Amino acid sequence: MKLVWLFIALFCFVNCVDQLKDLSEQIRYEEHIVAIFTLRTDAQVADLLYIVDLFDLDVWFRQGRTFHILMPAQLHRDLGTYDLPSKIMIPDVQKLIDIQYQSIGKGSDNGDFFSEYRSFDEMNTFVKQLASNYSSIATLVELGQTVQNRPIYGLEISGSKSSTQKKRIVYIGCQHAREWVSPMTVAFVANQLITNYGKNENITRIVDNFDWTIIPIVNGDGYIYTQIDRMWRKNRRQNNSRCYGVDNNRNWPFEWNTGGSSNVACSDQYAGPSGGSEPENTAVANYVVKHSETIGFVDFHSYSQLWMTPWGYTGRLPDDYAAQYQCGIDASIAIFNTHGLEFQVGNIYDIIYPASGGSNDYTYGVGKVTYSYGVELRDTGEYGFLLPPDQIVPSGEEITAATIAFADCIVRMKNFF
Ligand code: 0X9
Ligand code: ZN
Repeated sequence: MKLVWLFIALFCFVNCVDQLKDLSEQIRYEEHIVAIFTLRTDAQVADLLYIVDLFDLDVWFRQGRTFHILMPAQLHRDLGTYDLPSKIMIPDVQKLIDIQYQSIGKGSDNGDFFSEYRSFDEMNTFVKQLASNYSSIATLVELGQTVQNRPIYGLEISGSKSSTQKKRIVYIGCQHAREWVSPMTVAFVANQLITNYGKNENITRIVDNFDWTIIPIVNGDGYIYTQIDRMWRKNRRQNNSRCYGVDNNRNWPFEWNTGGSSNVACSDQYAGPSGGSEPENTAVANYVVKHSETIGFVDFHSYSQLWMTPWGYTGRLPDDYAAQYQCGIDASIAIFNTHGLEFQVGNIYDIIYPASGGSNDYTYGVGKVTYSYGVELRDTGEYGFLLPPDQIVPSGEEITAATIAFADCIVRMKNFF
């Protein structure tokens, strides 16, 4: 193809930048932009995917013929002569990254925790303090360790109303390292459930009706590595001499690697050598299987504003789809009523793309957790993964409202009390 010759010089440049990722110095995205491509034909899609492959570009988002792609500004200018309609979404990627790096790791008093993004250590200190300050309803649990032996912490929250048949809802965040609003939002919800129990009637009701387990950071190694490469997605398994990382959300051991995942160790969707090979996955998987009372599970990602039901590996709709869809709709309405944002509801395979080895397929398929979801938080493509810190609180507020509606929906749908 003609494009090969046009871009051959840039190819070396991109490869050289890529190799820097193994060094312990910060990767900078100077002169990088994110572009939105809105294509009309499949031929245009084929051309764009060819370019993505050639330059090993980072596709932030894809839905049909719409793509958000991180690329050098110069490459975008060069593409201007081709019939690939696009506009710039983020003109200066490094500038947004710098805003986020400014505050992280500098500490805060707990009252101000959600005004900025927080480091792995800050998050752990925060959840430990919640557990010790509210020990009558919150307990710190360590579910396991990451590849690099970091703890995976969760908060178990139980109200004072006891019942032997109580069902559990599990929330997890930060399987994907760069999706920074995920751990903050999940921690925000935990904070609300714990600190408003006995004060706010909606919170008190859902904490009395269910036991909760909230795990803000599943992939701590990857999250820490985003201090070096803000765009890192996977865990930090060393696959070979060149490539690191398994995509935790392709590694769950149910219909593993049956589509929408990769066998290539350098790929961002690398499924790993076998299903459940990664300790982050087995830690959470074992917890859910052990807690067979679990009836709800939500895995928080960003971005796209979606509340997604199983399956990811097939377009076939599960038996529980109507009930799953209804509780997704209830959550979505609650989100809309908070700050006016629209979250679409639908099955993963159709609403986003085929993806096997995802968390929800496992929790639903193996864990038999009826209300299993994957959520893509804010936004729909203004800032993408680089959501400004002043949106952490609004995101937390709308997901707290969704949490109340979701828990109430489960009670309404199934008469298990
Ligand atoms: O590709 C993914 O893993 C998710 N999108 S993301 O941009 N956050 O990487 C979508 C997969 C949906 N499945 C689950 N959340 N389980
Ligand atoms: Zn994700």
